[in-house]
Amino acid sequence: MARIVTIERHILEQQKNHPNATGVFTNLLYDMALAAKIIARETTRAGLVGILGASEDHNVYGEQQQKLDIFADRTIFRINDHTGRLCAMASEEHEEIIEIPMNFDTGRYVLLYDPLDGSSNIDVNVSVGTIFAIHRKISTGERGTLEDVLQAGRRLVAAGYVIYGSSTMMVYSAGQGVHGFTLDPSVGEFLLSHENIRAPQNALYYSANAGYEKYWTPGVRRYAKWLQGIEGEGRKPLGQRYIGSLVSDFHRNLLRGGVFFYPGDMQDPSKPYGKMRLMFEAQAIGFLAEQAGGYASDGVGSVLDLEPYSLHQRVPLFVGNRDLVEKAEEYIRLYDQEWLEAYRPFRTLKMERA
Ligand code: AHM
Ligand code: MG
Repeated sequence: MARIVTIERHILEQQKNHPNATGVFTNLLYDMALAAKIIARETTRAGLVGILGASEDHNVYGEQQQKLDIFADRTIFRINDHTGRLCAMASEEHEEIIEIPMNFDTGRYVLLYDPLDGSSNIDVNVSVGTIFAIHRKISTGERGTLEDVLQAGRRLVAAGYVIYGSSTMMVYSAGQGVHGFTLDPSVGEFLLSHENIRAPQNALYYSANAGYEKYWTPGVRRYAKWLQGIEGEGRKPLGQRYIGSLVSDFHRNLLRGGVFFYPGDMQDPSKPYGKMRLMFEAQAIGFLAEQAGGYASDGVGSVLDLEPYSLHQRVPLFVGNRDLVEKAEEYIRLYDQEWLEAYRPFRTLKMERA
């Protein structure tokens, strides 16, 4: 019989490679898996709200109904607020960093999360995801500060995502490759299903919101034509796939090979940085891409090397197979001088004061 590896067993086995590990970090990942199971339970029932006798804003169990992204946000916070493993948290749903309540102990790690990315897709039954990233505390006081949260992606200890799709999967990396687990709902466990995921050599897809092509810079437009095999050396065209849900788009491209991009543009030259959030989306996704042998760039260099300046800062994102992402950088270097001049100052902005 095949070896059954639960996520807990896998994390524990990986921990053996770190003789000094205390287990704190292992438990933190396990807590994320628990949060994922609770959020998965609610997202799969989302379509039933209003049918199963839910009245006003209460559901059949007499519980207050919440928007799912708020529910996911509260769930992750409540599972992690009292464990003594974190010194602070930050969520895409909160303007400021989230402090650990004063009645609980603090710990050595910082958790950043996007509780339900792509949540506009829920009402139409399209996959959404949770994205998370873990940094080590670097400030010296007892409680975490903005300095602990705003660290470059290069210093991440771990990152991952959960995809609530036709099945629920959790994919994570703690710096030793990328591993995927599928939730078996009948036993309530995440089981290892994709060990050591590597970006396939031959890419199949590119993913971008082509509806916005009008706003794209000349270099990005030519790059898209190159992906289609029209521009340049006449490569075989890649198929175009776009869900509009970052986790799903990235996950498909990770398994099948490809590139996702959401570029910066000059629609408003004072905001040349596109839509993706560095701290809640690009860092974690970029870390996973690199761990799988891929690459994530803002069109100039690695998103992991960017020193953050603000919790909710946005960043252009090109992520997937390394050669495809580097090609985007090349096109931007050649044809997007105007955009580069507008965007470069944002790469060197200094961190905001707490
Ligand atoms: P959100 O954080 O408000 O949910 O937005 C992020 C989502 C990503 O999942 C997705 O890649 C992108 O927005 C899609 O944007 P668009 O609708 O502009 O193509
Ligand atoms: Mg998001």
